[in-house]
Amino acid sequence: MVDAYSAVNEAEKKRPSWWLGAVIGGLLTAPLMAVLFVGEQAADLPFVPFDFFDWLARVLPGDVIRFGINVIVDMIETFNLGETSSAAKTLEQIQGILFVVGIGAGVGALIFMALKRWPDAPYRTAMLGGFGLGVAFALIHGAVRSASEFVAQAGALPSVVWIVALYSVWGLALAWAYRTLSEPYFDESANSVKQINRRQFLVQVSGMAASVTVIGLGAGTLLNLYRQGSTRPLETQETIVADLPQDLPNADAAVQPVPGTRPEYTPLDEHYRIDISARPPNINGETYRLRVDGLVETPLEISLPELLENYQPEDRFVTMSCISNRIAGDLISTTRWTGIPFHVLLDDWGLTDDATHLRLISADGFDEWVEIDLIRRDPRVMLCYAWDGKPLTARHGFPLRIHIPDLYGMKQPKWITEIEVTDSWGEGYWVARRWDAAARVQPVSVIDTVAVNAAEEHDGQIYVPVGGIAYSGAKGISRVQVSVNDGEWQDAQLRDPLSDTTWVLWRFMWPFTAGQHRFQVRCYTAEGNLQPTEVRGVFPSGATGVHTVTTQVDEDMV
Ligand SMILES: Nc1nc2c(c(=O)[nH]1)N[C@H]1C(S)=C(S)[C@@H](COP(=O)(O)O)O[C@H]1N2
Ligand SMILES: [Mo]
Repeated sequence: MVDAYSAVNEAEKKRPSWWLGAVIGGLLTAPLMAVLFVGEQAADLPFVPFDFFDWLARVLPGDVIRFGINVIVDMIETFNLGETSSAAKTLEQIQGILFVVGIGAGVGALIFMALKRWPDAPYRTAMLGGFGLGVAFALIHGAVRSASEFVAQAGALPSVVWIVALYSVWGLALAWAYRTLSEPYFDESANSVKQINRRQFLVQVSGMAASVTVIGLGAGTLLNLYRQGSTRPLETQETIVADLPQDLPNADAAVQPVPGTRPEYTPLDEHYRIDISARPPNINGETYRLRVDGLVETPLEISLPELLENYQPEDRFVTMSCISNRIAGDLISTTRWTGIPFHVLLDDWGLTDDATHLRLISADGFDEWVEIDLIRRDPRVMLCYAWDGKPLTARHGFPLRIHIPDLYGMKQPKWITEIEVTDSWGEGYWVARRWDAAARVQPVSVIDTVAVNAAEEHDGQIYVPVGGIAYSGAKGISRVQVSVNDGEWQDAQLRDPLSDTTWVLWRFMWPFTAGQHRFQVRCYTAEGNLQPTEVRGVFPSGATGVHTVTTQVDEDMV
């Protein structure tokens, strides 16, 4: 008996330490997130990791965010993780999840530390810890919600109850683990008191956590598939868009793209995508109303069918680029935009005489300002509802986004829910984070390919076609030139573009010689201005500089 007693004492000294708390806290967070995922898919309940990440993205200083994005893009380039914007989105989502697992581990460690000191009432202590964490996340969720009027989400009360309840259960599970780990048990065979085998216990807990996680992920994924099948875009929208001409306007262009040049018309699912949130807002087209308020005779609430039925649609091929696109990057794409000329809408909205600007407000809390004079000057500015002949997808701004020629993407909100007519200008989302207030597109040109496999022979000389794009927003491209090994700049051939607001594909027939070669490209705008050749990074006004490609080409490659 005396032996057993001292063994118990011994065991108590070996109470699980903070790092076990961290491991178990982290482990238990995985199934918790799987359950959150099921709740999100089944009942639009909040998914904590993404809400937390979105909150961080909004509250951290712009410079910190920029640094983070830079690191992500560097990683994607270094490890060749594929198309930048989708890889970045995936990495962001993983980051959100890791953050929340990390916080679970941290709080688990704190709770075990507390229990080591004050061993009484572990259930109450750990549950309070979990409850506190739940309340913190519920508050963050509330903050994200109020900053971004995401539609079709569960109400505030069920959301708070759900998060707090789940985290409380998480705390209880943690306390159970703590109890099990610290409780000595009597081993009949050895006739002595022993501590539970920690490794075995951790394996058990991992197994349980993994099972719940896998089941939750499976159920959530099924629910997600079921959901995607059941959302249907508005029918009116589909009919109007189906009337558009299908042929590309430059079908007869004489100059053909060099094989290996990026597609002139970007397949919709490959169009780059940049959002400030982990997932796009989920807007219901049936209940959606565009609010127009501020300096108007009467505030308006316009439904989608009203917009689609009362205005003649216009369509335009547009290349859009993110201001964060590096030289030769892939955050630039081309598709066909369909919508309503914005000046026509202004005429109908009854603006008062002192109105000078519109503030476009989006469902995700993003906003930008546009000068009314600009809309009146440029009839191409468009309130757009379709891309590639189909209603805008949730990712790309359903139901409404604006197109403003010659500006980077950051000035062109998606998911517009409100337009405030004002007599002053303000800093939009990225401008407030120190990016260029005007954000006019910088003329750039890019070498996509030195197509050794498409070499041609003329009069005994082998020519290797070199090709790529040149883009200057709406400033036009009058000339593209290539220089090889610092030789003279020579004109490339230009392919007729899809429109005056798309990129221009070019081709240059290079008289082949074997060896290592340095190719450079530059372009001129329609007005004859040379593209800025000074090397500048993306911040704050968009990247500039001559694109250079160095390749080794051998005799046997052509
Ligand atoms: N509401 C909203 N609009 C937005 C953004 C956003 O995060 N939220 N991102 C902007 C940026 S930075 C770019 S580059 C373009 C990208 O549009 P896309 O994702 O449809 O290609 O959308 C712009 N409009
Ligand atoms: Mo962007």
